[in-house]
Amino acid sequence: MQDTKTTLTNTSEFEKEVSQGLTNNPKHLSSMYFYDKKGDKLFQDIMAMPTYYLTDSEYEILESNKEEISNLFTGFGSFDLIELGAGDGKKTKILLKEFSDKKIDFTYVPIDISDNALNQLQNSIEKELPEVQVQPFQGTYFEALKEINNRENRKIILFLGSNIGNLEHEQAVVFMNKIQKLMQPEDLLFMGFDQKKNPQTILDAYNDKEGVTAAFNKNVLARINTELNANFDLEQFLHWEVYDPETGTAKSYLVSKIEQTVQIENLDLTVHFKQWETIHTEISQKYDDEIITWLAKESGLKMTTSYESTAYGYKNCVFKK
Ligand code: AVI
Repeated sequence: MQDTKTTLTNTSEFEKEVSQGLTNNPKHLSSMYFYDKKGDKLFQDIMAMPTYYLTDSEYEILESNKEEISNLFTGFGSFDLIELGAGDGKKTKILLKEFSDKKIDFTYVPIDISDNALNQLQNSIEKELPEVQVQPFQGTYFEALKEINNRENRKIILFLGSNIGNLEHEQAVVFMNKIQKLMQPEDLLFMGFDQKKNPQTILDAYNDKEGVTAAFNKNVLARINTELNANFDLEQFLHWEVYDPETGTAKSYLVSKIEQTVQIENLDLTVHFKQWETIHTEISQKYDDEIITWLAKESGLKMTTSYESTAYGYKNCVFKK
């Protein structure tokens, strides 16, 4: 179970999302709600699968460029390393270790919607890298902006894992623009962007044969069952992934295999599904240089450096205001 703090902070937002999303036509639910204790574990399992090439790609970029990245980050003395959507921090630990070995003065501020993920991350850093100062912050991306604004030290903001891809372009521009406005001239934004590539590779990453991604997608229904007293039969929904190679947008759906009715007691809501009706749950945008340049320009950011994993088609880019 999630701990009380998260449940109390997010329940009404979750209720609002579910009642709006399931009464709209077409139906939708936000992928933000995939992540409870079980969802966090499923996402960790996804990241460990070779078909989900994003993790290995970024790991390779960080590992092979850690010295140069460290020099880039540490040019101006002490700083706060603020990570949006930190998750299990596995890749970030490459940098944390590098900074710690070099006795660099910094504070790591992991931000995540999941309290559970943050607790695990803090415990693992205390064990593996005890000299690193950690100040976790639990909240959504938009709550994270307030936290960023409150910090006075020089800021290096990490947004890894192509997490930006879960936002539509317009939302991504709004978000990156808000970050830009909070940055000082010496601050940096370091982001991961999954690239457009062979469409089959993308479909394989989001539709693994073991069914882990399917379980992750369906976890939003499992959460509605436990947290809002509903009776979704997860077996009666199909995980479905589509990828449009023209726009670079991968979309996840849950498709109702049969005509069915679901009761959500806490919302006093009855939801009817026609056979093959969909719930759109997630977008995972893939990028090319033109889109990244456009995003930066629209957000008022300048790209200063980028690192590429050619094996998998993945980029990390550094932006300044
Ligand atoms: C967190 N986010 C960047 C992942 C992605 O690739 O969109 C979430 C995910 N969804 C299915 N697999 C992984």
